[in-house]
Amino acid sequence: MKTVLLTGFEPFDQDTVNPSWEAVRQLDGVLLEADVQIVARRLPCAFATAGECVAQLISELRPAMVIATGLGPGRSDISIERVAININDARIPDNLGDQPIDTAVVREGPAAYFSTLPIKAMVQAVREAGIAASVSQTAGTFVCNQVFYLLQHTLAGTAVRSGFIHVPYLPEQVVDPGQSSMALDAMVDGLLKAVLTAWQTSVDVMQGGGQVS
Ligand code: PCA
Repeated sequence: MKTVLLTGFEPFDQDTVNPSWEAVRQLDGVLLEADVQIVARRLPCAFATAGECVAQLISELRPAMVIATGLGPGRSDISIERVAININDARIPDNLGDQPIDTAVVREGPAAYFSTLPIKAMVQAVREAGIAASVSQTAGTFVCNQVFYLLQHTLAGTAVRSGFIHVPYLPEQVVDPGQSSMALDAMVDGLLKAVLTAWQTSVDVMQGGGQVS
């Protein structure tokens, strides 16, 4: 049996739930093919421990693909991340009280890593399922970007493809009616579509989707 590792995060800041974990936990054990299974795991929202936790999961589970997910406060769709950058710059403290400002994720590491997933094909597949999705050009500079960077750094040069997806708030988390959110069922369906497409697509589709500044 091959494993596709899917991670979500524990709650952070003032929240009591994190939609990324609420969604991916529902996909734990799902078969993408007869011999390919999703394994879902939760990561701590802390600079000091999240990366270690991912490294441990990779050595323990030997996954064939890894997709990490997190909450992107204010996001309105399933955001397939293109790039992880070598910067930690935290606006708020993490769950251990750390707030790194302008530090490197990996000292002497490259400025950035691209996702090795077929990001355009994933966006297309999620949209075809009637769920909002887009390519995102920044995963921020908090714990999600750090995990994404470390993931790409660890798996660079291997056959194991990896990437990151941000999801919106759940409807029950938003108080301001103008704030974006997505129902859990749609999030779960969208993530499953994205993961399945990532697994099945080796060459990305050519499709416009960038942004003008
Ligand atoms: N979102 C945060 C960290 C954990 C999470 O779910 C982020 O975007 O960095």
